[in-house]
Amino acid sequence: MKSRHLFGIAAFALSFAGLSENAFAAVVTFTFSERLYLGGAPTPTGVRLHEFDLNNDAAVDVGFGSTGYALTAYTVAPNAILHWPTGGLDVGGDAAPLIMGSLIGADPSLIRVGLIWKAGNSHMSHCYDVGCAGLFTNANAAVGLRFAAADGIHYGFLAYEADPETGTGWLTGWAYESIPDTPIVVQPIPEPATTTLAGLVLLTATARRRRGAKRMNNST
Ligand SMILES: [Ca+2]
Repeated sequence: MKSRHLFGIAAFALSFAGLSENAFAAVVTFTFSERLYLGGAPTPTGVRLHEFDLNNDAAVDVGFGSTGYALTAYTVAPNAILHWPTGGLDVGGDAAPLIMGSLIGADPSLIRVGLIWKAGNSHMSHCYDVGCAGLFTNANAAVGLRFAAADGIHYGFLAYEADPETGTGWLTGWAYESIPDTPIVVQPIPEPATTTLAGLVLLTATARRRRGAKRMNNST
């Protein structure tokens, strides 16, 4: 059965030393309250699909298909997944597992020479009786994604955790840059509860500093 996940989003601003003011200005993140299993046996009518609308504009941006022992990510052009070709350019291969700190933008060679953006199916992993294969096998890594919205092309990533038992795995959340044509860096996606707690701690610390400053001013 096809499932579609609409959601609330949380935005936070990031700044990085040495980069222009507009870069990485508005990263939008989403985290599942409980990570979502992308595996599972195929449905009676075909591959089990999970489709996601990252920016909540009622247009699916990326999907995953499971046969129970294999996992594939897919998009429709102009959306595309960062892909490591193993059979020549754009004729086959795997989605590229991205580590923390990877810069996702228009030029895939900034991550690794040879990577390409590819629409359609990107193989992630599969397991047979003799063993497992695929770049996302046992990989806790990000899937690099570009997707189209009304205001232009956006770059983002999906956070994936592998299930070593089946060759598939879980999606824990995603992030994307809300400013079109702006790169994004793969980074930990904050838990919603953690974000709220961090915000409260920050507010508390700010309030304490203000009270402290007021006390200092009163004492001088
Ligand atoms: Ca969308």
